[in-house]
Amino acid sequence: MKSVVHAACPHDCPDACGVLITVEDGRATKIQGDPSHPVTRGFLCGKVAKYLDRVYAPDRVLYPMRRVAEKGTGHRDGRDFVRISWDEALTEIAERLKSVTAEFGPESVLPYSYGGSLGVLNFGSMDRRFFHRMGASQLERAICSAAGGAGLESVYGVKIGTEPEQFRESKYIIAWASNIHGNNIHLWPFIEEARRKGAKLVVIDPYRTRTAALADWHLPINAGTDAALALAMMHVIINENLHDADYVSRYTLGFDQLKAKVQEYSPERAAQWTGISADDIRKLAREYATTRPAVIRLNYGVQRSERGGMATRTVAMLPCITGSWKEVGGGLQMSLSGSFGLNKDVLERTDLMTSASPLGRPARVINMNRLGKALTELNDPPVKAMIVYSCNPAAVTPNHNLVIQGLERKDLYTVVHEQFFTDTTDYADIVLPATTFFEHKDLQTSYGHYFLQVSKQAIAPLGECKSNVELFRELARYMGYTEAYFSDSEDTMIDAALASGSPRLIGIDRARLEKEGHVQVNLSPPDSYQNDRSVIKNTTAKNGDFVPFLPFAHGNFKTASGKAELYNEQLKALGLDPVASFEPPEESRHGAAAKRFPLELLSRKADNFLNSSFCNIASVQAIQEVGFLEMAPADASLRGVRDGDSVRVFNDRGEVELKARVNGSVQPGTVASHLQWAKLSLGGKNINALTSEKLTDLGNSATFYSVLVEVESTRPTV
Ligand SMILES: Nc1nc2c(c(=O)[nH]1)N[C@H]1C(S)=C(S)[C@@H](COP(=O)(O)OP(=O)(O)OC[C@H]3O[C@@H](n4cnc5c(=O)[nH]c(N)nc54)[C@H](O)[C@@H]3O)O[C@H]1N2
Ligand SMILES: Nc1nc2c(c(=O)[nH]1)N[C@H]1C(S)=C(S)[C@@H](COP(=O)(O)OP(=O)(O)OC[C@H]3O[C@@H](n4cnc5c(=O)[nH]c(N)nc54)[C@H](O)[C@@H]3O)O[C@H]1N2
Ligand code: SF4
Ligand SMILES: [Mo]
Repeated sequence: MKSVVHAACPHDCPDACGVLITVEDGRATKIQGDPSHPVTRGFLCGKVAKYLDRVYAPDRVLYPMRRVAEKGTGHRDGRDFVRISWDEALTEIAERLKSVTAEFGPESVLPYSYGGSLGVLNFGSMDRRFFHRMGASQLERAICSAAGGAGLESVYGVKIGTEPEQFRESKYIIAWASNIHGNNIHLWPFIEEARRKGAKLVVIDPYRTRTAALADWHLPINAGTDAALALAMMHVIINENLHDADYVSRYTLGFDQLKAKVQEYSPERAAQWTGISADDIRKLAREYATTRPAVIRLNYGVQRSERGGMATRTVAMLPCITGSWKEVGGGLQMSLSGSFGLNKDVLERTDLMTSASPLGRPARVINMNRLGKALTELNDPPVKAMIVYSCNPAAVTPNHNLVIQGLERKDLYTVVHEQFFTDTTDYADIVLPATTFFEHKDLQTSYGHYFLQVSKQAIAPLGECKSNVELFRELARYMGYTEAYFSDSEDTMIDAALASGSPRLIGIDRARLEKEGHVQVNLSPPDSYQNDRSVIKNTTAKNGDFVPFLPFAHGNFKTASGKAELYNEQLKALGLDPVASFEPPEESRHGAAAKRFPLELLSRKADNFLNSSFCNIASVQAIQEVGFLEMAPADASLRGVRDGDSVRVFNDRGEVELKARVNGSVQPGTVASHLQWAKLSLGGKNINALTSEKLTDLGNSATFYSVLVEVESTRPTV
C-alpha cells in the first residue's frame, strides 16, 4: 500500500516547508518539498531532504529508559540506561513530582522546552496546561528572538512584514544579519529572480556567509554595532532629504526627535564603531533610499548582542522614513509570526495558575538563558525537578559549564523527552521517547511566510514514542489530574485554536486545511491594500494569482498611537532612549575585558544543522564540516597560529579546542565557530562553554554574539 501524506516541517526555521511524505506498507520511503506550496516550491533544505535518515536513525530513543550509570558519562547509544515500561516511567515521575512539590512547593519544578518542534500543539498546549495546573515555575522562553521581537514591536506594534513572494519585485535587497542561503533558503529563489531583473543584493554581516559570498556587495560590520550603522544611514537620508516626507508626516510619530537624534551619528562617527567606511555608509544610505523598491531581510543575528533590541528598532525605522512600505517589493521582513491570529490562550490556559494550581497565583518566572544560575544558585525554592522536552540545553544554552554543573547535581531529578541521546539525556534520570513530525499530527504556522498548514501523521510512532501532547496528557492522568481539558484530542485543540474569531482566520477551519494542505491567512483589508492601486507604485507583481500584501502602506501600525513609533514613550521606563541610541556592547572590542580577551567571537549556527539538531546524523555530517575556528590572517600570525593548528579558545567562562582555519571569513578582531553537540566536539565542550548569561537590553534574550575570547596555538613548539 502506497500513499502520499502532506505534512509540514516543524523545525525552528522561518520557511515552515510543506512536505510530502511517501509511505509504503507503513514505512516512509520518500520525502520531498510540496511543489504546490508557494514558498516551498517543491524543494527542501539539505538536512531535511535526508530526513528519512533521521527518522530511522539507529540512535533514536525508542523506549522509556532509566539511568543506571553515573550522570554525565555520555555514551551516545544509551547504554547508560535500561529499558522500562511507560507505566513504570510515568509512575516514578509522578511520584517524584508529588514528593518534591510537597516538600519544596510546585515552583521547585521547572519545565524546559524550546524549538524542537514549532508545531502549534507540540510547542505549547497540553504541556503548558500541565505545568500551569501544577503551579510549576514558568520558563521565559527568550533564547532566540525576544529582543528582536520587542525591538520590532517598539516601532510597528506587531510582528508582520513583507511576504517572501514580494522579494522578486525588489530592486535593492539588504540581507541584514541574515544568512539567507544557510538559514532561510526558500527566500533565495525569489532573490535570484529579482537579481535576474537587475536587483542588487547587499549583505551586512560580520561573517562572510554563503549569502555574502554570492552578494553584489558585502559589508562586514563589527558585531553589535548595527544601531550605529542604521542611525548613520538615517543621518544621511534625512539630511539629504531622501526621506518620504508625506509618508513620514501621515504615518510616523516622533520624526522631529529622530531627526535631532541622528545628528549625533555622522557616518564618520559610525565608521569607527562599525568598521564600515563613512563613504560606504553614505553610498549604502543613498542607494537604499533612492533605488525603488528596496527591501530589508532582517534576521535574528542582529539581536543576539547586548543591545540587540535597540539594534532591531533602529533598522526597523528605515522603511518607515523612506516610505518603502508603500511599494510592492518594499518594506522589511523580520518575523511574520504575528499574523496568524490563533487562540493560544485556549491551548495554554495560563489562567489555570490562578484558578487551579495550589499556588493560586502566577508562578515565578525563570529565564531559560540563565539555566546555569537557576540550577546552582536559586533557593526560593531551589529547582528540584526539571522536565526537558523539545530542547537540548546541555548544548544550546549559554554558559555551558555552569549549566552542566547544575545538571550534574545528584539531588536534581531530570526527565528528558527526546528523539535522540543528546548532550542533555546524558544528565537525565529518565529518558522518554519522542515522536518526530512523521509520527504525530499538528498545526503549523510560520515566521517567514503567511501560510497555515495541518501536518498530518504519516506513519505510526516508532517503538513506544509519544508526542509532547500525548506525554503530558498521560502524565496528567498519573498525577491524578482529572480535569476534562487534559483529555482534549489533537483535533479538538486545532479546532479551538482556529476558532479565535480573528479576521485572519475567517473561513479557515481544520477540514479546509486538511483538504488544501496550506492556506494563506486572510490578509484582507484593513491590512491589505490590494485594490488600492494609488498606494502601489510598482504594479508588476502579477505572478499567477499572487496579490501583494502591503501591511503598512496606509500606516495601520499596531502601536498605541497607530503610527510607526520613531519615538516610543514606553522605552523610557526601561531606561532606554525613547528615540534610539547606540552604545557598543560591553563585551566587545570597545569594552574593558578586551584587554584580556581581545577577539570577538561569533558562536554561529551551522548551515546544515539546525541549532544542535542533525549533527548526529551521518548523512548530514557528510555535508557539514565541524570543529574549526575561523580567524583572520592578521590575528593568526600575531599569535603564531597556522592554518590547521589546534587552538585553545578561552575566556573566564571556559575553553574549547578547535582547529584553526585562517581565511577571509572574518575581519581582524573577530573569530567565528559554530554550534553542535558538546559530546561530538573535541574535549566534550561546545562553543557555548564560552558564551555568557548576560541578557539583552529588550526582551531578556541571549547574547550569543557579544562574546570575547583569546586564542592560542596548542601546536608543540620544537
Ligand atoms: N541551517 C540552519 N538554519 C536555521 C538555523 C540553523 O541552526 N541552521 N536556526 C534557525 C533558528 S533557531 C533561527 S532563530 C533562525 C535565525 O536565523 P538568523 O537570524 O539568520 O540567525 P543567525 O545565524 O544567528 O544570524 C544571522 C547572521 O547574522 C550574523 N551576525 C551575527 N552578529 C551580527 C551583528 O551584530 N550584526 C549583523 N549585522 N550580523 C550579525 C551572523 O554571522 C549570521 O550570519 O534560523 C533558523 N534556521
Ligand atoms: N552558541 C549558540 N547557541 C545557540 C544559538 C546560536 O546561534 N549560537 N542559537 C540559539 C537559538 S536561536 C535557539 S532557537 C536555540 C535552539 O535550541 P533548541 O530548542 O534546544 O533546538 P535544537 O538544538 O534543535 O534541539 C531541539 C531538540 O528537541 C528534540 N525534538 C525535536 N522535536 C521534538 C518533539 O516533538 N518533542 C520532543 N520532546 N523533542 C523534540 C530534538 O531531537 C533536539 O534534540 O539554540 C540557541 N543556542
Ligand atoms: S528546516 Fe527549514 S528549510 Fe529545511 S525543510 Fe524545514 S522549514 Fe524547510
Ligand atoms: Mo532560534
